[in-house]
Parts: sequence; C-alpha cells; structure tokens
Amino acid sequence: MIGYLLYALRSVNALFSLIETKRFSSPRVLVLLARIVWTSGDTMKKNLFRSLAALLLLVAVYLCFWPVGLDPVAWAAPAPPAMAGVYAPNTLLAGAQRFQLPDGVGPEDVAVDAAGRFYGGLADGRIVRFDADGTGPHPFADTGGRPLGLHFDASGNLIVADAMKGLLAVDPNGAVFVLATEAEGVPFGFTDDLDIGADGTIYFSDASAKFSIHHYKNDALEHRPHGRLMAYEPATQTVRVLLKDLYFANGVAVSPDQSFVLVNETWKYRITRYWLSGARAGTSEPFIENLPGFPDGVSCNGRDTFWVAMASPRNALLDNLAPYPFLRGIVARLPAFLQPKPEHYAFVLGLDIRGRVSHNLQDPAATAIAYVTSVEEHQGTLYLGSLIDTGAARLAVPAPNQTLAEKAAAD
Ligand SMILES: [Ca+2]
Repeated sequence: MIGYLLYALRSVNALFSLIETKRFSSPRVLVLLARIVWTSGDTMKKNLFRSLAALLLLVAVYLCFWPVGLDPVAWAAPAPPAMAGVYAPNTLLAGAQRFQLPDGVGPEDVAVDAAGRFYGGLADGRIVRFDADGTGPHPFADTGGRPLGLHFDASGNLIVADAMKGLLAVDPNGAVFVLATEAEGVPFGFTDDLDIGADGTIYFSDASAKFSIHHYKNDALEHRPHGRLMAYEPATQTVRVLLKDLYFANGVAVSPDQSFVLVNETWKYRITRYWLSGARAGTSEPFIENLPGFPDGVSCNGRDTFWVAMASPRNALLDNLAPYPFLRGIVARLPAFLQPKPEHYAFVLGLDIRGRVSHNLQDPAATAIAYVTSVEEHQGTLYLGSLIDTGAARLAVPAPNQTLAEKAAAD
C-alpha cells in the first residue's frame, strides 16, 4: 500500500516536472479533461470522476507532505514603505543604452577594466567582454560554473564569485584559478558577490550554504539564515568568516575610507554594515532597513555613493506568507510557474555614506533591463547587470535627486 502511495506521489512529482519542462498551461490540461468527460458514457463518467477525486487527493497529499528539504520558519515581514517620497516611481532608467547578447543570458554583474572594456558573466559559465564603445561581445573566459560577482584586482586579474565554483581569479589571458571553496570546514553553496579593499583583501559573500543557485527560491521560502560574509587574504591564501547567519548574503561593497564593508541581506530587505576598523571593529549593525525591494548587488563609487541594485520591488504575497511556514512549504512544492515571481521592474537606489537615499532610479517599461542585479559606476557612467536579461546596459550617472539631497541634508 505504502509502495503504491509512494509510486503515485512520485507520479505527481513527475507530472509537475513535466508541466514545468514542457510548459503545459493548466487551462489546456483542464480543457482536455473537460472534453474527455463530456464525450464519455455514464459509467465512464463515474470512473473518471473517481479517478479525478483520487488524483486531487494525491495532489493535496503531495503538496502537504512531499519531502523537498525545506524547513520554513515563521517571521514577521515589516510593512513595505510606500512607493512615494524618496521611493516615488519614475522613469530615470529609461534612457539606459542596451548591449544585447547574441546568445546566452544573465550578465549578473558587470566589471569595467582600465581600458573601459566591460565584462559580464553568463548563465552558461562564459565571461564575455564588450569594448569601451559597446561593440562585442568577445569571449574572455569560461568558469564552467555560474559567474556572478566580478571585480578587477590591482594586478588586472578579474576576481569572480562563481555560484557553483567558489571564489575564482581569471588572469588577463582568461585562465581560471580557484582561490577558495570553503571556510571553517563549510563549503560555499552559492558564492555571490565581492569587493576588494585598498589593501588587496577580497571581501565576498556566500548567499546560502544550503541552497544552490538553482533553488534560490527555496532559500527565500524557508527564510533561515544560511549566508556568510568572508574575507580572503591573497598573501596567505586564507579565508576569514566575518559574519554568519545572514539572510541570503548578496551584494558586497567596501566604504571609501575602508572603515566598513556592506553586505546585502536580500530576504530581510536590508543592508548590514560590518565595521573593519575603529571602536566598533568586528561588530555589525543595519545600514538601511525595510527597503522597498529585494537588494541584490551593491557597489561603492569610491567617493560618496553606494549603488544598490534592487532585483525587483517587494512581493505582497511573499510578505503575507511570512507568518505561515506550512503554506510556504506548499508553495515550494508547486510547479515554478505557479510560484511567486520577481516583478519585471528596473529599480536602482543610490545611498550616501550614512545610508540615506540620494538617488532613486526606476523604469517600469517591459523593455527595461530587469531584474537589475548589479550597478557599477565607472568614470561618470553607471553599468547595469541582470541575472536573467539578454543584455547589459549603461547610462550617464544622474544628478542626485534634489529633493532627496535636501532631505538628507536636513536630517
Ligand atoms: Ca548578486
């Protein structure tokens, strides 16, 4: 009996996978079932209804109990801030110039070299390079994994946070070297972003030691802290753990005076500051909280501004499910097309050195680059990367929003 039940549940699992992979739409399946019922005789109808009832029961059991390796926990999502005032909707990103990839997707982060050429790591493991005038892309390297965060070191090596391969270095010829794959005996599960201090220390994040990039939604649905912020010392080739128990440790940026490093905690809608020097060295605190979206990448322009890539605005359904871990477990078992999705909405914030909003750049258009997962400033230009888009984009750095700057000055 248990064997039959397991077989039936496995069939439901296979059916859901089929629905996902073949992109069957549920309306088409329902129309097909209705046609079969309509054209069948009375006995046949009775049998069909019985079968349908059994199938529905199986689906219910599957959604409630099928093991998916998730242990969701209840939490209280703060009420999102209104999309008004410092977060008022606008189209300031609409003028961004796009750089289309002929094949491949997802230049999650963008790095610019000394010659003004810009690089993006793609979903298939390649890192490609555009010339300064935007022509290209040209092949540069292939990590064989999923390159996310990119940053050049002082010697011209491209340091890469690769979600599948760990912390890597790529020399100017495109040769790939592994720097680190674990810390304190815990392997990296989802190396995500990095920044490099003036002394050469590489600060980087592991978004989740439990869920890989292919299952990042499960990390959000479980809502337990599996992320770490770490430091790699090139001289000793060692890794130090600076912060653990982070809620999806994502973007990393060092402050202009090297006194602190920021790490984005995507599922908490906040940016955490870790002090590197001074009286508070070794401690952490919120830098900005209750953001109006999911903070992904963060970078510093080296002077006065942190650029925050908001992958998408907040999701009301996900916030409403926060107190209900059992329901989130059910959501995790649904086929992907039925799960909550990030909204296609280009959204970037600029923060001053004290964490106050200085820039608010948005574009709701369907043609906008989205989700924006990184923003890098280089010589008066902002470069935008995206986890899923078929290209990257750039635009001139907009002037700080006057109202925002005045508000910040008045604070
Ligand atoms: Ca990221």
